[in-house]
Amino acid sequence: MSNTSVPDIRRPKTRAGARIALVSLTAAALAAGAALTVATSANAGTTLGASAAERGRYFGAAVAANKLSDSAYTTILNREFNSVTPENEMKIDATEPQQGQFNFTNADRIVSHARSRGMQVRGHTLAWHSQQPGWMQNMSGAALRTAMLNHVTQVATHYRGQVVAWDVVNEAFADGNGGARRDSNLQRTGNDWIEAAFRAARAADPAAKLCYNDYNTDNWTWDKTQAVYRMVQDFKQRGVPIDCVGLQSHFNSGSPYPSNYRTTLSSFAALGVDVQITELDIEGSGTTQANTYRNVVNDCLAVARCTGITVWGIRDTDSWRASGTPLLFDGSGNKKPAYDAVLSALNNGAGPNPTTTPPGPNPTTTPPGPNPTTTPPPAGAGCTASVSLNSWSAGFVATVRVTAGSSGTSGWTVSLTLPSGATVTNSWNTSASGTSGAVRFSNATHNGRIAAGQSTEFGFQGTGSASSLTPTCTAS
Ligand code: 9MR
Repeated sequence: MSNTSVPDIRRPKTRAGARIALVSLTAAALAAGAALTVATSANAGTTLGASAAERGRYFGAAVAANKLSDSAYTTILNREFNSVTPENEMKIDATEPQQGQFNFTNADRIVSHARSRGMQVRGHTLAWHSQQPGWMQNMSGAALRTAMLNHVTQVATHYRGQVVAWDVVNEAFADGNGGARRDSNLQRTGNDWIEAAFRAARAADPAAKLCYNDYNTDNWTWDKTQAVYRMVQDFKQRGVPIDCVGLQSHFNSGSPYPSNYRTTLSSFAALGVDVQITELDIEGSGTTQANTYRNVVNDCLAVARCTGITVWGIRDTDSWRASGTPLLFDGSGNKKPAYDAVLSALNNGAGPNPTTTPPGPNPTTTPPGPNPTTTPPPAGAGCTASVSLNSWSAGFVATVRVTAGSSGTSGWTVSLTLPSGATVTNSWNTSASGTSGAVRFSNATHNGRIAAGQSTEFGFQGTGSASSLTPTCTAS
């Protein structure tokens, strides 16, 4: 599941291409007597989203459905951002106001606004102690666990294929010393509630990146940061499906940007997950605020697996902390110094994969990937395949990596035998034949051709138990 590419966002032209486009647009604009700014505004490097995409990343904003009718708001949104997070509309109280009765109206409006304009969507959030509807607040124990898992399943299924990354679980750790879990009705259903939520999300939408999201996890030395780090490390070691960690990064004088922020980003990334800055806002003004924004962007660009940044609102007046003027546009929609700092940091930054991820200050042995993995034999002329399995009591998701040998492939087929009782229910990026016993997966139209030594991935989901699978690969 995990890789460093940014799926499905508006990729701008290369800089050279953008320049050519600029020249021709400029000429056309001048010929038409139009203002030059009209011609330049859509070019790579001149907006946050386009510039981030040049770095292989996204730049997003939290969006409120009730502001989509404000044209000053949507003008900035549509021009500047290539990712959107619904600020409140996907939360539990919004999507399941009565138990079993789902309402996706407002979230769908945001998703449709974003996707129709080529922006990607981050889902926020499936399981959280806060913003629970009344019926859920009043539940506990096994009934709550079942209701929570049903919620995760229903919402992730509704948005399957439309949401690039989900904040599956939000804010499950307590503040302060000790690194304990936060007490909540969900936590009281059992310490494994977080991994249960992740497994349900994976089963419902196998292609979405699954993130754990929290605040006060920016400073590497804080107990809460270390506790989340240990949980992610444990999940990776045990094959619990997790693909990313979201750092909310709400900064102000009480919770300032820490000088070791880059260490935090790179340390999480070294566990084999993407890192996303999910709710960035920085209270302040002028140069001081601009410098902090610049530092945050530079830190993300320095970590190859920091795949994108979302600011928590568009104009200062849209912010949950409006009085702290923490965003990139003022209340009139003007670009602030912080905006200029972010854009120039993005434009001056390194490419999509700028560095190998440096180890954090607490180097750990890199945990093995999701268990169990068969190691492909040394590549000959054909192809090899390896399977990563995420299994739970009643089902599994398999991710299969196909690697071409020294001749490359123009097509491939992976064969394997499922244990008795296991059945394939769904597959992606492949053409599957058979659902039980001996099954075969051939390339889809888009991924048959693999260059020598390169890889592609496909996946399938099943019911029953599959604790290990041994694939064989045939190239054509
Ligand atoms: O910005 C959101 C605000 O409109 C809501 O009233 C609030 C309710 O809890 O949630 C805010 O967003 C929060 C996010 O969902 C989780 N991290 C903290 C954010 C700011 O409170």
